[in-house]
Amino acid sequence: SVTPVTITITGAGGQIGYALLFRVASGAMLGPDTPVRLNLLEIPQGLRAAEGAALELQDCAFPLLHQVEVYDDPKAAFRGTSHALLVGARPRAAGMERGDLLAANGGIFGPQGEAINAGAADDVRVVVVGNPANTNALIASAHAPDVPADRFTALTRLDHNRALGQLAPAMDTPVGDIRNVTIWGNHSATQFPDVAHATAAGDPVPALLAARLGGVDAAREWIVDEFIPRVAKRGAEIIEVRGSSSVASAANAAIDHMRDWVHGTTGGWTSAAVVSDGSYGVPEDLVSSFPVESVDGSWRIVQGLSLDAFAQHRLATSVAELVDERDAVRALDLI
Ligand code: NAX
Repeated sequence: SVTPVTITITGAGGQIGYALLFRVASGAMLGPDTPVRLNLLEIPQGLRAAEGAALELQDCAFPLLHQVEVYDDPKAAFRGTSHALLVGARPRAAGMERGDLLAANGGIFGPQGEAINAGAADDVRVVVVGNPANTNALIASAHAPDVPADRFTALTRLDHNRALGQLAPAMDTPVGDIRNVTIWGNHSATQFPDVAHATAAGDPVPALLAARLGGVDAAREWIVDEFIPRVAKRGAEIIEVRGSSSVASAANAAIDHMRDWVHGTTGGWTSAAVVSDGSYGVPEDLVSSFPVESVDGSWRIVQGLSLDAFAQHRLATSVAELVDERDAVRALDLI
């Protein structure tokens, strides 16, 4: 029989954790041939919720699920792990300054980075979901000097999927026919959802939009005034309509991200926040969202895309925010 793979999920007693666990245990992330052991990490006040989820996992009798353990010690939770989904984070409380938020999260992602460094498997892959996700990934990576920096990523796949979800009805095309959308920059309202290189069933999306909306200018207006803000502010829209933040869609995106990272992308690229190698002028070492393909188990930034003046400006705006966050955590000695 195949040796089970260890997966660590932090914040496992929270909402996204609850949406993630059952799909991961059913094989949606690593496929039907990979048995898994789940390590659930919580803080003391979340332990009962995680333990309850563990009982329910037992009651599902998933054939691929070999073991579930619940921990409040990061060192124990990350020991031997190959896949770490860092969901638990400190939310922004009313009246909290950004510096306080970054410091609180530094207190979480620093020690978790150290625990990954100390005990994770050699092939560990980390995706940070907890916000501010890009900078939390930077902090964790900085505390794991023995783990290659490219093993630390942050989730922008939800933004990517939200963009696909907006384009499909706008072009009256099945969502599965759309390729090569990009989310650039930070997982925040400054992100740049970019359709300049996207295609639907092989045809360029900008031209399809122009044909449907009555010209190039109308298409541009729709992209700038409707599509981009709708995607960038979708989290707030979900809260407004649902009365609670995105949960199942966030869990789904985290699963998509890990599955593609392990099994590869086919037929075009996706979006993920990865450590910059300087591509597209994004300063090295920032964790920024790029167009990426997963090849042989590694993310590769898609090279050579042309960015017009508008795109360059949008990317630069989001990167400036990432630089600010990095400088703030540097000043706090968190990296
Ligand atoms: P919940 O508050 O329901 O759950 C968070 C859980 O994390 C809690 O059970 C808490 O006890 C636990 N936790 C806190 N600190 C921890 C630590 N040091 N170690 C282990 N567990 C810890 O929030 P939920 O709705 O699940 O959202 C989790 C995070 O995802 C938030 O930071 C949220 O902002 C972020 N999101 C990120 C998204 C993305 O696309 N990157 C989208 C969805 C979501 O907003």
